[in-house]
Amino acid sequence: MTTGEAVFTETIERDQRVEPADWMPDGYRRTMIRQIAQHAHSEIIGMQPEGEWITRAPTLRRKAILLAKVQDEAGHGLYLYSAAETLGADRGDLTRRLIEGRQKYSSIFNYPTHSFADVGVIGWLVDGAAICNQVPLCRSSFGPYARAMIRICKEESFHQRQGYELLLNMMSGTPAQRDMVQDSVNRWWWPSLMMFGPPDADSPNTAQSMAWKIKRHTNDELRQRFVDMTVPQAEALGVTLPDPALRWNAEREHYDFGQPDWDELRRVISGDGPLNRQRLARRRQADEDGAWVREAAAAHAARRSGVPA
Ligand code: BYC
Repeated sequence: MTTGEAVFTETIERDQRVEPADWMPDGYRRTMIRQIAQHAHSEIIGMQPEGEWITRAPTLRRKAILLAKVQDEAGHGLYLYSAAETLGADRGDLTRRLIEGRQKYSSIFNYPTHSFADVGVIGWLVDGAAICNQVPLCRSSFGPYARAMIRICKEESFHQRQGYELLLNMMSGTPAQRDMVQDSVNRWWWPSLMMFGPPDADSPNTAQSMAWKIKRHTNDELRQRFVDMTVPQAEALGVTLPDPALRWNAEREHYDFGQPDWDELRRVISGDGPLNRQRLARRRQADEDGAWVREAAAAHAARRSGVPA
């Protein structure tokens, strides 16, 4: 074992952080770039489903909140691309890979938003699932990722609260508003469970990522935690989660629940979900529209540093 390998192994064993300049196995670097890039892409593509409602928000207050939330997602994407750059990745290259369909982003953002209740349900369920998944990542072994996650989680908590508060409002409104919330919960419940990834038995990356302490819990453990957390919130809200198998198991002290349609997850991940093409087309368009800004910024930076672009 080389000195670098020994130091890396000891760092992981002692629960300390691996920093960008440290020696790390190629597989660790590749896994971190893969996960961080996928996460960054998710934040940026994740701006689309809710962003579509900014011009259709029912009040100025709701519009201001939604605008702030969607801007936060852009910020999260930027912290994460920066974390990936500390590993030697190039942000432009990562964006190209996304646009060409060579890197993934979260399955959840390939579903359409049909009503303003979806803004509330995305905040409650999607951000709720994101928090469950991301709080343990604050202890992830790669320093820049773990540190980015601390701030991201604080903002995600605000996002989750705003979603739940919006839904509480709608649930104390008219029957039509309550129906809108229930319809939205029916559509988002199963895709939210899929955010945690395939079942552990079908998750090729979990064992190694757990050994390297990149992931602190398996996909199924986090999915269970999310269900346990969400059921009482659904009861307080007065909505029904669309799963006939959902019930408290006193022996396990957890809720039992049904399995999502894993074939659907496979289809969505492989590019064949309801809105994959539209989401990527819009991202591609935004990249092309923004090219002149990047060129101008690079020329300006070059002039200031005295090195021609
Ligand atoms: N969607 O071996 P597995 C957000 C892929 S953003 C798409 O279990 P791993 C938010 C997986 O990448 C939410 N792909 O993988 C933003 C792997 O593919 P490759 C994003 C998925 O990495 C705006 C393959 O399937 N959060 O919160 O050990 C508004 C096998 O899976 C999915 C993150 O990215 C999926 N659902 O575990 C609101 C969190 N699931 O590359 C909210 C960080 C799996 O081997 N990421 N895949 O071909 C993680 O925690 C982990 O990467 C995952 C997957 C739990 C997602």
